[in-house]
Amino acid sequence: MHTIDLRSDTVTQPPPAMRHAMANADVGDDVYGEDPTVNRLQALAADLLGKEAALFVPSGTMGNLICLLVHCERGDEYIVGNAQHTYLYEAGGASAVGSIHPWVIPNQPDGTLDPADIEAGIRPDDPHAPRTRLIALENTHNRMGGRLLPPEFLWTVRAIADRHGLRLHCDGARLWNAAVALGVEPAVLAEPFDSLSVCLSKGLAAPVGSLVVGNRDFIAEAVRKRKLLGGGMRQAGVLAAAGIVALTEMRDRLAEDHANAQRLAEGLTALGYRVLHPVETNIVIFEQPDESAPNERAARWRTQGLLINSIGERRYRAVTHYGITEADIEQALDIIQRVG
Ligand code: TLP
Repeated sequence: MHTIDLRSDTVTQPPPAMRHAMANADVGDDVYGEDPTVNRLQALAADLLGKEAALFVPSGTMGNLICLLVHCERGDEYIVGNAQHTYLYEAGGASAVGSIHPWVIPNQPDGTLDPADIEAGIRPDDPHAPRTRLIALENTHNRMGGRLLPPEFLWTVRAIADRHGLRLHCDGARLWNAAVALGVEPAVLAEPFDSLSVCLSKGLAAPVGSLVVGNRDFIAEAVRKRKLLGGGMRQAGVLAAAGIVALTEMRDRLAEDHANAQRLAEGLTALGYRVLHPVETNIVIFEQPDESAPNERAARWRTQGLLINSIGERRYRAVTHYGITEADIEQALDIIQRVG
């Protein structure tokens, strides 16, 4: 049976060009800084994002944590949205590993934070309070249905950060999707930030890897934190080679994933499901029309080869990606219509 896997864009398989590049990569010991392919990937990412330097790391979770650890000391506070991945899905790493205290404010339905909430969360200079150090955003916003944060909003938050001497971090796991959807260069979306963590292993289909970007001093310290977390890799050029193909050949095609997500959302709406957010990129969050347990429905779809994650409250998340064609979307809608 043909499987249509809409659980995440993390399930993508590396395309042939990537496997070929991996097999033929020049490698060295990257902990010595001697892997030529890793060095090429890092230079490419820094250039694409308009930053001085980049660091290859094993995952987006580690990328975000490294950035938080560089920006914040133990007991410092960072401002984060209540639906952001860093806060929700990273095993509490900021506090567990860094003793960094989160100040959590509501994410708006479009994935932004209310500037008034940010301002209100910044601590006074008072020995009773933790020191606010950092504001963290997420672009695109996963839990808000892949919504993208437009440059105007990013600059509004940058201005707040500057007024209060704070740093600004972006979880840009899917920044590439935002750039394609907005028709801008990734550097435009990276410019307001001191640091970003961006992923190669989501829609860009690399098997492993993320990059942290920032200025040279920031990255020098990030190297130390990566080592601390056990993320220093040796002949990692085998993986970086896939990352180079991801960045050079896989970004433009994300538009196809966005079109497929649109099609899926339209079809679901026609079948009586409620799509919760305007679909701007490759994620569709939707709600079932009745009270039955979401797990039952997802299990029925699974028997027909359709994999979609239930995210609670009668809601589901479907993610389009390199492994999903237009025909798959039609078939997925057909399965949902047939089995309910
Ligand atoms: N997200 C995964 C799950 O963990 C939810 C997914 O399937 O979407 N930031 C964002 C915005 C992410 O969506 C993810 C992965 C990460 C960071 C973490 O990346 P990895 O999985 O490489 O640690």
